[in-house]
Amino acid sequence: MKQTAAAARISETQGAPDYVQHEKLKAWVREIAQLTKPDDIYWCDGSQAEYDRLCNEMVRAGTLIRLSAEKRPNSFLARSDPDDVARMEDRTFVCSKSKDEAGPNNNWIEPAEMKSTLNKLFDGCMRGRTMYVIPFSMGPLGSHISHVGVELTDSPYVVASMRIMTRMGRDALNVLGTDSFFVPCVHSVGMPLAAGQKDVPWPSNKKEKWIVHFPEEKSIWSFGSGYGGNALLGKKCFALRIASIMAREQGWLAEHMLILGIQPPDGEKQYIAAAFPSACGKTNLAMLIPPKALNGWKVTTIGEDIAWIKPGKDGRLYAINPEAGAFGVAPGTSQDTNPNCLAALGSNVIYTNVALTPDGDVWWEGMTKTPPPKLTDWQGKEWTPDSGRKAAHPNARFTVHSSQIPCADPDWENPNGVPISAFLFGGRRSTTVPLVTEAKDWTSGVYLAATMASETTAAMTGAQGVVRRDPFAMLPFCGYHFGDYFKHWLEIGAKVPKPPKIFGVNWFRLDENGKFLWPGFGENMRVLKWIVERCLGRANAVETPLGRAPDFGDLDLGGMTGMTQEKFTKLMSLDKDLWRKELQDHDALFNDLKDKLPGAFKAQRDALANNFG
Ligand code: SAT
Ligand code: MN
Repeated sequence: MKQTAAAARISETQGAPDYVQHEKLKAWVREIAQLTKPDDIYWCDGSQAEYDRLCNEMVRAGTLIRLSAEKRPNSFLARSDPDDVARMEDRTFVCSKSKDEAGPNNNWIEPAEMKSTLNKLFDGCMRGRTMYVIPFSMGPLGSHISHVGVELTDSPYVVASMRIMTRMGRDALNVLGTDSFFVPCVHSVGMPLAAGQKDVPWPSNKKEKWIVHFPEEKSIWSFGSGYGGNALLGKKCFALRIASIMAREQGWLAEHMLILGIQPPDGEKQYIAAAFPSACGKTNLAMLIPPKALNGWKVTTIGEDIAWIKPGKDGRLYAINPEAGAFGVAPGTSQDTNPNCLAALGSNVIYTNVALTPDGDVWWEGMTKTPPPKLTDWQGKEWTPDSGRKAAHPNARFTVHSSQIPCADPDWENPNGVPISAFLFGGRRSTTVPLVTEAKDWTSGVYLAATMASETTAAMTGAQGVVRRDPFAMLPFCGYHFGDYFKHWLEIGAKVPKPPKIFGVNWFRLDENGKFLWPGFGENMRVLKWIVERCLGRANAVETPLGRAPDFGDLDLGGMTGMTQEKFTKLMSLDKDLWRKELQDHDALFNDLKDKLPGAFKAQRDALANNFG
């Protein structure tokens, strides 16, 4: 067989560096290189020098624009292909052996068929490019709650982003040793280069995009996209979809939750993990600054997107943030909405699809009240406020290391995790759901989380106010059948001697004129305070048909203007007719799960129907 120049080069370079002692890893890297046929293989060490070199190369290639050294030191702007701007749920698959394992909540294709499709797509897909080997740890290095993955990618943007988002490089490789388990992740932008072909700034595949998980192998394959969760495979693919499967097998939880520390002025610090669907202000809550009237209270951030939670020896649940950075939505982030986040973004940030100012700074909708008079928009076109289009893409992102968040909790990298006192579940609901409820017990809390829902915003879908069930905010992220997932949650509660309390929250209730009844943002601290006081056993609650709730006098509303008893009653009110409709909607969700629906749910549902009788 005639050997091409590229193939010859592979055989010269495919030897791993001497320090790589993991035979299975080396063999897998060789195998994938033989399939994808890159020009070169590069093992990432995770150093600052390596990061700087790759960023410089990307600046030369036009993938990154270096921002002003004064305004945004060591920061870059990437502009993606206009067709490659978000996670793609309809291109995401969970290919378990049986369709029933994946459940109605996942797209499924028979694994052998999927593999044959992938083999064709990946054959030669890295031609003309370098294949980077990225060993990475999700969670603090060596923590018993952490797990390791290795991503092979032909995208240097992915390498740089993974260095911010995970513990990446030689340290992660050391954790693997000679034979430890790792989650194999293969990623390609799906745009091989023929000899002499010029590359584009943001390579991707216009025709084919696939994000595929094999639960039995715990492997991930992603083709055709270079963006976010499609390409940074440690995030949603590993830390949620594959990890949720591992968690079920091993008796822990992998959840789409932020983790907060709350220090009362006169009591023990409490940690809360909270799940919200998108567009509910999760990043803002994770970095909340309490209002002045409550300034004896301090909030610190452990994580803003994902929590891995394992039972501890003392009977409590302990959580880590498996990530080391945030890949957050930029538009809407301002000095008013999230000053902590803005302060984190001063330097060492990779921005994607935000607008560029003439002096090399960034801008996005909502950053300032008045937009700058002249910008370059996210697609590189000239922009003025009367252009009639957005300057930043609505899903424009920042990628920043967690250590830059001013309110980072001192224990954010504690390998033992932090003990969780409460789980919060929230959605965007203009009616029906009160500001806050405490579930009576674990089972009714799991029911509350399983039936949580959110209304779509016009920015998301073009349609406003459509209620979508999003159990545990895990609809796009649970790697197996939702019925089995609910059962797993019920089992965890039965096994763990001191499970956290469970609460439901809704910051988004409207009055009859369509105005928010609750101000949200920092004022949410008042609800968190009541929750923490409940955990400490020192706040009052009254029984309601849904569970326990604060009375008007139970919530600290000191220094807050306009929160009358009448308004509070509206915020907390439970409308019988709306709840009857709500329960019918629960039935529709449960119908989809059929025989995998936990038996305990029917009793919960009937009790609610009875309470609202
Ligand atoms: O693109 S990500 O998956 O990282 C973020 C999101 O869409 O939730
Ligand atoms: Mn998320």
